[in-house]
Amino acid sequence: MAFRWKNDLTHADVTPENAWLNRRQILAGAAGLGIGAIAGPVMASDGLEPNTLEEITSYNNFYEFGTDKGDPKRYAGALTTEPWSIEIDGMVDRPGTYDVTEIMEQMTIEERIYRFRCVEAWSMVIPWNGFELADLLALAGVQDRARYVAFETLYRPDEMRGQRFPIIEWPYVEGLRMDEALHPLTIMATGIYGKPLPNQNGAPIRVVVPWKYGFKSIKSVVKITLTDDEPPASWNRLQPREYGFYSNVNPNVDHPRWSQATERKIGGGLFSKRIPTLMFNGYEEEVARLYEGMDLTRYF
Ligand SMILES: Nc1nc2c(c(=O)[nH]1)N[C@H]1C(S)=C(S)[C@@H](COP(=O)(O)O)O[C@H]1N2
Ligand SMILES: [Mo]
Repeated sequence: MAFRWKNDLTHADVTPENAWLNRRQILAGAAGLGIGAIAGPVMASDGLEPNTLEEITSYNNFYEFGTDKGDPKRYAGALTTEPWSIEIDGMVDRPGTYDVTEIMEQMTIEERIYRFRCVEAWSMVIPWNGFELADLLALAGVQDRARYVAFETLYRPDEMRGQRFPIIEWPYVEGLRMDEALHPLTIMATGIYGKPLPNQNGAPIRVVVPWKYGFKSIKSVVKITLTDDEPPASWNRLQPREYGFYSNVNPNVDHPRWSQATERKIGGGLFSKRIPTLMFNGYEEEVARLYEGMDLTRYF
């Protein structure tokens, strides 16, 4: 497959997003974020056009703020994201509380233009800024016996009004197998279009795993635990027959209540039409080896 994930294309080549037309503005924005540099490979989405910032920030799933697609934009402004720290514990050499500003000072922030596919069969193309999860885990020093990484979202019902209702068991939790967590495509996102991550997208820091359904990309992370047991995952715990632990994007394995063969890309208005869903969301060349020999209908 000719899917290209390392090249010189930035989304400034493929989108008119104003803030990004001027290279100096990009660097100024980086300074404003306390980021040392923007460097490294850009992962473009092979001709797919990134969604606008307006689309990416107006149509969201973030049940901590409500279940309507517009609720996160409407209510996530109430969330205080500074200061913010991530507790890293479990099977690591240096467990502790890591301040996000200090983490970011040690990381190289890259731009990654990724496809994003929700299990509900809609999709976007999002130009994230962030760093590889592997680099964060290296700060804490992963021990050999660790086999999984567990993640937890903030629990703060005062500011997250959705948490006052028992929609899911709070806090939202997710998990990855170690090789998935260490894969270079897996990032901690801290921005979109060079701006700090908007609250409705999981500020100040969230996971992005582009070959899995969107719910694996847990938002507003406050805790990371290295473990030797498969960790609980919120949607899997709620409805294991419908949402597997792996939840790799797979057009050949339908959700019990709908087809996963196609998706509706957000935007495009009247002329938007369904497009085929790609195996591993288009990242097959990069990730298929992780699942060699696994029955993907059983481990869905
Ligand atoms: N904490 C938390 N993380 C979450 C969710 C959520 O409700 N709470 N929703 C998930 C789902 S279903 C999707 S599709 C994506 C949506 O990300 P976006 O709003 O940035 O597009 O976030 C995922 N991460
Ligand atoms: Mo989703």
